[in-house]
Amino acid sequence: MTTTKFKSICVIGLGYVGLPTAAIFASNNLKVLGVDTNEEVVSLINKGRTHIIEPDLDKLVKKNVLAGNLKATQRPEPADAFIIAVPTPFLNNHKPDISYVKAAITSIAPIIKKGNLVIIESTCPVGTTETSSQWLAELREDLVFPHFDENLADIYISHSPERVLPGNILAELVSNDRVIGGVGKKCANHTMDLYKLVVSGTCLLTNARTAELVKLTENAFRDVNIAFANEISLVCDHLNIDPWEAIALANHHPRVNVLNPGPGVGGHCIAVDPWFIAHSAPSVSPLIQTARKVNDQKPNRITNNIINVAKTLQDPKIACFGLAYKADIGDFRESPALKIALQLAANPDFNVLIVDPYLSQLPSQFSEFTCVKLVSITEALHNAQLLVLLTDHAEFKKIDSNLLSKKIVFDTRGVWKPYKNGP
Ligand code: SAJ
Repeated sequence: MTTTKFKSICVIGLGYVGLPTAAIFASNNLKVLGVDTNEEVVSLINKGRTHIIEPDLDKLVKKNVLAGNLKATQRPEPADAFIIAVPTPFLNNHKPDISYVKAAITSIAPIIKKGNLVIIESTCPVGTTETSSQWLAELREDLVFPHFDENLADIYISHSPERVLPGNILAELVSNDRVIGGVGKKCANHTMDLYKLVVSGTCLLTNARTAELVKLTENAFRDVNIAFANEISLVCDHLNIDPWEAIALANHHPRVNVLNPGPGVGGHCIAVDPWFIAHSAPSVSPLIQTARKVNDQKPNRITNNIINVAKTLQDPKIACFGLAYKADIGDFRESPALKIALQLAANPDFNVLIVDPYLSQLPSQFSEFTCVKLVSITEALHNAQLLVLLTDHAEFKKIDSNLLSKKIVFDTRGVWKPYKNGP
């Protein structure tokens, strides 16, 4: 099989990873077709606009759509390479749901041809890339696939997990090192040839199963470390010690680096991916499973603490600062802040004021509650007796501490020190 020169690529799934990836390849003069099943997303992108809030992404998409390098559609078309960046959520009992990967593979099966490259970027349970090669083989008996014989294969297949940080996606897509796991060495090498067109970081080659576990390991590592910080904050709460001070002092040790406790773990990755390891190896992953539980329980503990204090107030008005899952982004997926605010809003005895500079209206989940309102920072500070800092947006860090001094403050992020009370 001869190496193809990449002129066109087809990116399946135009979400937080797929759209920036499509835009980066397009800005390096490849013809990029972005595919998404959502008609509104496709139409928005073809107008040079985006459905995702990510710094500079809107400008890059607009520029490449206008230049004719980036187009969106609902169905894949023939290309030199296919990049699959669709969601991989979990079902009940935390069982991984790879049906979107299967649907993407099925959609490209009729159009792939000899010499094509297929890359799965979606975070996957171990074995998904080899299984995808088998799915393709069942649908295209006229082609040879690498799980069968790498040397005879007509199609190259790899897993190269995305590792970008929301809020800094465009820079990290280019500068991060890239793990590339081929269904055989030739697949890995061919995949590196494509990424080298845009990636300045090192391309690290391995097999597909290892690459799948590497990605899961990274996010499970972070989850376990955040769970440790969250557990220490609960211990501090129990012993009436300031967790921020204790952790900051422990971090002066040359080999200790405790992360920051917070209201829990949000986002679509760290709260999900560790379960893929747990599902594949349940009997040997107790630490990973416990970390998930520690982080998942954190929002409920915080809500209970707030309710206990609020119940002592006359006509309680509670202001929640921040609904996003982390600082300085407008991403509310799996947000513990959102969960806490919803639990408070569900209590008919409370008036809940919400502040988030990344929101122009309250998320739809609040529509069933009447005593909840989206307000400005000034209005929240003026009207609420109880202030809850849930997301450490830059705007909240600037609030004058004199304005907080007459309030009851729950600071879950350690931003408004010394007004702690939070974790
Ligand atoms: N958090 C804490 N304390 C901390 C750090 C984070 O409570 O000290 C919380 C955040 O507030 C947030 C959650 O954890 O709710 C996750 O935030 P994050 O910044 O740790 O990670 P994500 O979900 O935005 O992105 C992660 C990254 N993975 C790692 O850092 C190992 C990113 O590189 C991955 O590409 C991304 O998951 C992904 O798509 O998998």
